[in-house]
Amino acid sequence: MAQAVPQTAELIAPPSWRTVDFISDLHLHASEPATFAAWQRYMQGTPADAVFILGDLFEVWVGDDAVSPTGVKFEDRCAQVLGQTAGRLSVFFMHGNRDFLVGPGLTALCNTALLADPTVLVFEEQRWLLSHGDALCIGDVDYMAFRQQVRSLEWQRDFLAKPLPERQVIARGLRAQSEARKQTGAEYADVDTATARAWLLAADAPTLIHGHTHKPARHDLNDGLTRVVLSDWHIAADPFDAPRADVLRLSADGLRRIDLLQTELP
Ligand SMILES: [Mn+2]
Repeated sequence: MAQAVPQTAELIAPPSWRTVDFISDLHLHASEPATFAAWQRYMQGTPADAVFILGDLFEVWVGDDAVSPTGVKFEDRCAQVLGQTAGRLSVFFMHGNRDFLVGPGLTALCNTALLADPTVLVFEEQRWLLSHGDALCIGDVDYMAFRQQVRSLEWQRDFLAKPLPERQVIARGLRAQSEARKQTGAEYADVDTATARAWLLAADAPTLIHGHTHKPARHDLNDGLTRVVLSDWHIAADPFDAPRADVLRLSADGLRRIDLLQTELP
C-alpha cells in the first residue's frame, strides 16, 4: 500500500544550543509514580538547551481541561514539571497516539511548543528527522484507520464537546482494550522500512529519531540512512526485559544514548 509522504516541518536550532535531548513514550499515569518521579528528576536536572518530547508523554490525555486550577491532580503536577522546565530551557512536544489531544491550552499554559509530526531539526548544519513513529507502522491496518479517524478535526471537535467525565470513561475503555490486546501477546507492527526511507529521502535527512514501538535500537536502512528508536519509561515493568528511560542526547559530538537508570545506580 503506497503511503503519501507527509509534508515535513523544519525547525532550525538557534546557534546558542549546545545540547539537545530527545525522549518519548513516558506514558505518564497516576498509577506509575516511579516513572513520574524519574521524569521529574530528569527534567529538573538535564543540562540540555532543549528537550524534545516525541509523543506519548501521557498514557492518556482527554483534553486540556483535565488540568485544573487546584494544582493537585496528576495532570496538574505534570503541567507544573513542564512549565518549570520550560522556564530554564526550550521544551517541544509532539503528539503520540495516546496524547494526540494535547492542545494549545496545555502548551500555552506550560510555555511549550507543539511540533508537527514529522519535523526536521537542523542542528549544527545536520538534518534530523523527528517523528513519534506510529504513522510509519503501516502494517497495523486497524490502527491506521483509527488514527485517521481520531486525528480529524471533526472527530476531535465532537469528542472534546463531551463532558470531561464522559471523555474519561471513553478513554478508560480504550485503554482497557489496549491492555487486553497486550495480554494476548499479539505482535505489533513495526516501522515499515520502505516508508521510513521515503520519509528520510523527502526530508533530505540521513537519520530518523522516533519512539512508539518501545524497541530501542539503531537500524541501518542502507544508503547512509539510519533509524534510531527511543525506549519507553516503564520503570515498574516486570519482567524488566528491555532498556528503559533512555535519553538520546545530541551535541557537536553526535548522538548518544544515555541510560538514566544505569547512571543513577551507585
Ligand atoms: Mn505511541
